[in-house]
Amino acid sequence: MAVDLLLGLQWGDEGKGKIVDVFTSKYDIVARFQGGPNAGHTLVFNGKKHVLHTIPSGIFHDNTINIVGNGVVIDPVIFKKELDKLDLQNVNYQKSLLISRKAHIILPTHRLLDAASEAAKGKAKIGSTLKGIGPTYMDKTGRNGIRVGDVELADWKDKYRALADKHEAMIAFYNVDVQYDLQELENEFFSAVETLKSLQFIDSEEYIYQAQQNNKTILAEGAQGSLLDIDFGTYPYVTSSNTTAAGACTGLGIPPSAIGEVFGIFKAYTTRVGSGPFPTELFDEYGETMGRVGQEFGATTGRPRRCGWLDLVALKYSCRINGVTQLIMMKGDVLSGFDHLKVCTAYIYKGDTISHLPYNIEAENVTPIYTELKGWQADLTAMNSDDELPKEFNDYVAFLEKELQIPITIVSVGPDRKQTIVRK
Ligand code: 2SA
Ligand code: MG
Repeated sequence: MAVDLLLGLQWGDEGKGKIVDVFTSKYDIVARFQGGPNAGHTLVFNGKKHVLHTIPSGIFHDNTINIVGNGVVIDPVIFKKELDKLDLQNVNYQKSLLISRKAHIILPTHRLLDAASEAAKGKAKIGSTLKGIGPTYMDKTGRNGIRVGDVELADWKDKYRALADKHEAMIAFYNVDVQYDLQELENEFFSAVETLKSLQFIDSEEYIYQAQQNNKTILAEGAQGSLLDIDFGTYPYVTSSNTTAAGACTGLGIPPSAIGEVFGIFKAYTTRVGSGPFPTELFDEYGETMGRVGQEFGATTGRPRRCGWLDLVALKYSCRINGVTQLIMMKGDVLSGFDHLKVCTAYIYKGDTISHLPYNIEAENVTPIYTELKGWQADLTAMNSDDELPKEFNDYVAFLEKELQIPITIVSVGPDRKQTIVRK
């Protein structure tokens, strides 16, 4: 069976967690392939909100296997906290949560290095979630990292010590004020590693291969968004992994020929948390309303997210890079009551009108050109089918489909599992 992908097409927080949760009943396996606890995937069902960081969003379904793939970076301390929360919900994850031995481990000193690196950058800081993501991927590509499988080996603590000592020297080199008590951090870390060891470690590429041979259905769950991709995002204001379709191949060990549907998920407007260019960002009451009504706060850090109009230049770029086959539009309900809506269809760049993403999309270089559409007034949150949706909403969706040339098959009208409309 093919592996389907679900990817965020903007700067993250498109609502991937919700849709994976909605889709899960159709899949035997849900697998994360990149990122780590910088992600915040929010799921709402039975009147309760659940936020996952490293654990795949299929975990609340009894018959679903959840895999943390080799491309993911795991902080055992945060992972343990996620497990503690699942325990409170009586989720039985012992059999349903499997961890790749090849996934890399975030050490306490990786987090400290992240903080030191950001502090040293001053105004040019990336706006990292400070979870140690960048430094951990640096050690991975630098071939110094510690992997999950290492903690099963007798001498892993020697390797740990050498790496942590090196990190301490690097932190000192940054010469910024980062306070820490390593002993305390290590006690917490080593205890959390023991918890991690109580879970099942697997060779996930082999597991997934066998599952495919046995006709199991698999969904790969992306984290962050395409515009945060280390290669194709707004570098250097990006995360340190490939968030795009290719990342699913390297982060799970699946060949490109095994990929089936590519579900691309986007918000009816745009948000970004952290620093970096954002051509359609709003600083007026429209942006303020999006943030307030959409409750746009980082699910991991609580930071307010920047808000703006939908950017079709960026969205088209993401669709192409990922080979999106179906689109899912989230949070249309947040725009109810807007008298008009704007959609960016081109940029003015160095005096020319362009419809692709230029190398440098700093605000001073790029002026968005907007098409204005009518807003809708009705509250969408209790609607169940597209015949009930207001004409202006359906016109907005039709406009986007025409521009993007990809069908929008699902629209979400609220955070709950149930507030999901499959379009006819
Ligand atoms: P990092 O932590 O070093 O990977 O950060 C680098 C950039 O990537 C952005 N980033 C994110 N953007 C949106 N959502 C993310 N997850 C959380 C959420 C974020 C939060 O769901 O809200 O709670 O603040 C996420 N993770 C990383 C980050 O803002 C930097 O711009
Ligand atoms: Mg999020």
